[in-house]
Amino acid sequence: MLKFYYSGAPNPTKVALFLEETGLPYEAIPVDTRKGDQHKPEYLAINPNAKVPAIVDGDAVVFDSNAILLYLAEKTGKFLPPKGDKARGELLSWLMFVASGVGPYAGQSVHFRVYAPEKIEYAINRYAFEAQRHFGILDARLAKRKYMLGDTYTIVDMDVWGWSRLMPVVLGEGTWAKFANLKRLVDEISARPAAQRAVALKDKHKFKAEMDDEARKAMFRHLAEKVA
Ligand SMILES: N[C@@H](CCC(=O)N[C@@H](CS)C(=O)NCC(=O)O)C(=O)O
Repeated sequence: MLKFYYSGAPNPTKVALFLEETGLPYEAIPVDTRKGDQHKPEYLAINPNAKVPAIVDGDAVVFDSNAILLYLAEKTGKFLPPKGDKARGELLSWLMFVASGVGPYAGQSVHFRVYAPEKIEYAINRYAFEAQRHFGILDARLAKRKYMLGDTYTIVDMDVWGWSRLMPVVLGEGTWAKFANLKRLVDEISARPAAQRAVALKDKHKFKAEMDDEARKAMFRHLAEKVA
């Protein structure tokens, strides 16, 4: 059975959404990143980047949420346009846009707004600005389409949902008012039974909740090493 290495964070949750939407059988294996499970040798053999999610599907080992979504969509033939269809190119563009833009900027915005030990105004504004700019591009796209690629729900919508549903944490309370079209999509997906099961998956394991010294040591390793 497919093994799904996960936590309740946004990147694993979008993969959980795909698994729940398709009904693919899977074994959910918790990786408690606040306890440092991501740095254990047995997990590094699966994902050398020491992050969640990752999957092991028979001989195939796949890490990075965007790669996993594409791998599983191609494997099942579900939630992606047919090969050769012009929408397939659009799908790749938007997957990469989320992978290289939305995810990293949203993640750094949360880091500097919420977790950084010093509140550095320049960094907070830089990442919030870029996260907001990326969400704005998604919102403009959704002003003219029901889903990211048109009339059909695909892995790009699941990918977009992963981070966008955490908008208040990324940019602060009240920011949803700026992204009505994106909110429509997020609300619609969040109401799907598969999304509710994906979000509830984190409750099947008692993940560490505290961001204490142990968690900071595991997740913010730069605190112990001066590079620049
Ligand atoms: N590009 C990767 C990013 C993965 C990532 O940053 N995962 C976070 C959770 S959303 C994580 O594992 N954090 C733990 C850590 O940084 O130590 C993906 O999309 O899967």
